Amino acid sequence: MIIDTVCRFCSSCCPIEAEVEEGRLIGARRKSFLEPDKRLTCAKLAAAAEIVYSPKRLTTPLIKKADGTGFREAGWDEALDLVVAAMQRHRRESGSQSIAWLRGMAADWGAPWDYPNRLMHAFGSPNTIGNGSICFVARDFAHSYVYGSMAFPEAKAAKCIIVWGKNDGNTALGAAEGIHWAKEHGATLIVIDPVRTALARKADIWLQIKPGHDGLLAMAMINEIIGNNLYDADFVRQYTVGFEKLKQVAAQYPAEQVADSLWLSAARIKEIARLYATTKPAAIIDGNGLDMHREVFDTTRAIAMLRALTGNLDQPGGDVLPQPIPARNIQLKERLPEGTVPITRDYSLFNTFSETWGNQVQGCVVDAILDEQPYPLKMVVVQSGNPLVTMADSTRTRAAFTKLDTLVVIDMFLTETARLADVILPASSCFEKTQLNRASIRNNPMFLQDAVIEPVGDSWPDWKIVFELGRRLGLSEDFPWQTAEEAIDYQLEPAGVTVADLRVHGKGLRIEELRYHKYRDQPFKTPSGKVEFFSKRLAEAGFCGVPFARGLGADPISFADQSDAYPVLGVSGSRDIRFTNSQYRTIPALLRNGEGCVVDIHPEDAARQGFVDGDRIRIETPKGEIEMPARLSSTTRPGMVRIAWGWGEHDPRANLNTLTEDEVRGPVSGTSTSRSFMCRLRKV
Ligand SMILES: Nc1nc2c(c(=O)[nH]1)N[C@H]1C(S)=C(S)[C@@H](COP(=O)(O)OP(=O)(O)OC[C@H]3O[C@@H](n4cnc5c(=O)[nH]c(N)nc54)[C@H](O)[C@@H]3O)O[C@H]1N2
Ligand SMILES: Nc1nc2c(c(=O)[nH]1)N[C@H]1C(S)=C(S)[C@@H](COP(=O)(O)OP(=O)(O)OC[C@H]3O[C@@H](n4cnc5c(=O)[nH]c(N)nc54)[C@H](O)[C@@H]3O)O[C@H]1N2
Ligand code: SF4
Ligand SMILES: [Mo]
Repeated sequence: MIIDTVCRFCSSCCPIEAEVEEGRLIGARRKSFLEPDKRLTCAKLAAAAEIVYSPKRLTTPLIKKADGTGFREAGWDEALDLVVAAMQRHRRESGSQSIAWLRGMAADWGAPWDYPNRLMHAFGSPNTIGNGSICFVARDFAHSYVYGSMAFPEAKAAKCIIVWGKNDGNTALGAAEGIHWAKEHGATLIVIDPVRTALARKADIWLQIKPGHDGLLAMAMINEIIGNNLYDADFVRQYTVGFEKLKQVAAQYPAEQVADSLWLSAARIKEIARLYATTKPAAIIDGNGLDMHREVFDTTRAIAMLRALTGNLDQPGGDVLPQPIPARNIQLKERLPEGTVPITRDYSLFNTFSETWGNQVQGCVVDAILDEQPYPLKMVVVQSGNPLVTMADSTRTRAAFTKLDTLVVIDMFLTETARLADVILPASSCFEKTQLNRASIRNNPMFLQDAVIEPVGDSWPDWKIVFELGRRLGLSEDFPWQTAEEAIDYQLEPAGVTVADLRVHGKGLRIEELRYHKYRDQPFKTPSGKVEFFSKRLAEAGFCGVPFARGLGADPISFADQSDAYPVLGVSGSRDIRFTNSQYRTIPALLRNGEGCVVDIHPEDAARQGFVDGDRIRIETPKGEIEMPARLSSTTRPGMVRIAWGWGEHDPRANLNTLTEDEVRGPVSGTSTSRSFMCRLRKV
């Protein structure tokens, strides 16, 4: 039997067809606009059955033994009652806000984000915290401050594509197919990436930019485009505010002046500015290479402004504004007692920029546990995340999670984080649960992530865990639903769509015709109703109204002030299609004996330091040290190494975030630099 669903093994949310026989998942295939033989294949999806039926899956709740010697199996009643008792005790002793719910990216940002928010708000805690400050939510925040919501590049129809800090061939196959298709049909491809990726090799122009310096490139491009009258004057006049202010600030960044600090030539900067502004339509695909830097907010605001300046916003083949589904906001934020402040209170604009994103600066969890600022956290529930591996400064993160009174982890596997837990609740995989997917409510068309098999072992879908906790906490009225379908139907009522409708429309359900140029009859969702090159809201809050109006500030690369002792620039490396962040290293077909857990070193550097391929290399920063085999590779450049990402779960000595810091955060989005840092290397 073939069943339509959405894959959530990574955040790309590919619509897929799952093949099920006698209740068992046999295989799965991505859907695509391309003919089956032309489609990109995903190693994780190909291993779907191995993942789902892995002997390493958690199949029953686990409770830490009293003597601390590991875990014992328990039933759901006992485990949930224990969690509820802990929540009630901490509320009595330290207040509801002393309990936080920390969300990783895995279970999706749709319903699995809304339900815990609802639970925590009804319980009285404002502290449902996501990891959006280092993932794409800080970028969504930037887009939203410029033109009201995050735009979607329509690469397939573009004539010029800038891929800026994104590597879709490894991370988002549907998007990669669109880029390849456009390129084959004549589009000019520009890739901005410090690393020579497979896509960079394919590009017409590759800019090997210095990590963390993309904001200055965007400002120099803006300056070039305005200075040469290459902007869309009609669009700017009718639909934007702050053009003169932007022009003045951009004039501080002429290509000639910034080029050296970006490792680029002024001629190249001018060339791509001109190409982008004069080839219509043009799309910019921005990615996580920009996110994990503390300047991400201003950087991606400047990039967003390029889209508007050139009139590529909401154009076919440009960057299109979404047509969100009118879903009910079920988060119950209004139930929080007046005056409740979240632990992320220093980032109030970020906390409130959207109606549903809420709190996304996860480093605040660690601060609140260790420094008890702005107040102490006593208990954390970690759902679908592995902070001990994925959060910056793993040593400090571990200290925090060890100090907690109560740690509950909801996961499919016994992760590094789960090992520290008092209670572990086994979650069902994406193939075992019906779920409302964020991608489906942010924009038409909608796809249902549908359960195709029963939960494996005694695992429960995340929704069931949250609803059951709610009922046991005395919140039955807020959690009246016995099935995922009931809850989703309630949430989708304003859209007039039900789960049953979505099941009929396995190829996607559009509830509104695709429309471009929506700004012609509806204002942008900004305070002025226009594209904001200058943001009064930001200026009034003491931030730069125009990006980089006060310069770049401190060096964007961590430990740059200690480069005498740490002379090599390290970049957090490629996301392999076989894995998602710290996941799937327990699956032998994907692990392939650890292939890919390497530090890429330029042959010139290797020769200078006497390293050969396969040498075990110790990489150190002021925060700590890790070890990995060397791979000599000209994908990087001399003086820069690329370090494999996500291996801390497989081998704690290969945990990249042992090297990163979370001390200096972007002032607006709280983003720490997990991407690039100064380090030093030696042979073990
Ligand atoms: N296979 C797989 N797929 C995934 C994931 C995974 O771990 N594995 N993770 C999922 C998640 S959570 C996310 S957020 C996405 C992320 O997916 P992407 O947005 O594609 O992010 P990355 O592949 O991490 O990095 C993109 C590129 O940015 C480059 N880069 C690094 N620093 C800089 C810089 O300073 N400037 C510029 N211009 N480029 C830079 C890197 O070299 C890399 O080629 O992927 C999702 N999909
Ligand atoms: N240095 C550095 N740090 C980074 C990054 C980087 O590139 N470099 N990437 C950053 C980014 S963009 C992100 S998004 C974060 C990711 O940070 P995390 O979200 O912590 O990352 P994952 O390793 O994907 O952890 C997801 C966990 O959820 C579990 N899981 C999977 N599916 C489900 C489910 O349906 N339900 C439940 N309950 N659990 C499930 C998995 O087993 C896994 O343990 O890491 C960030 N940290
Ligand atoms: S890229 Fe692969 S793992 Fe990610 S959603 Fe698509 S099929 Fe699933
Ligand atoms: Mo992410």
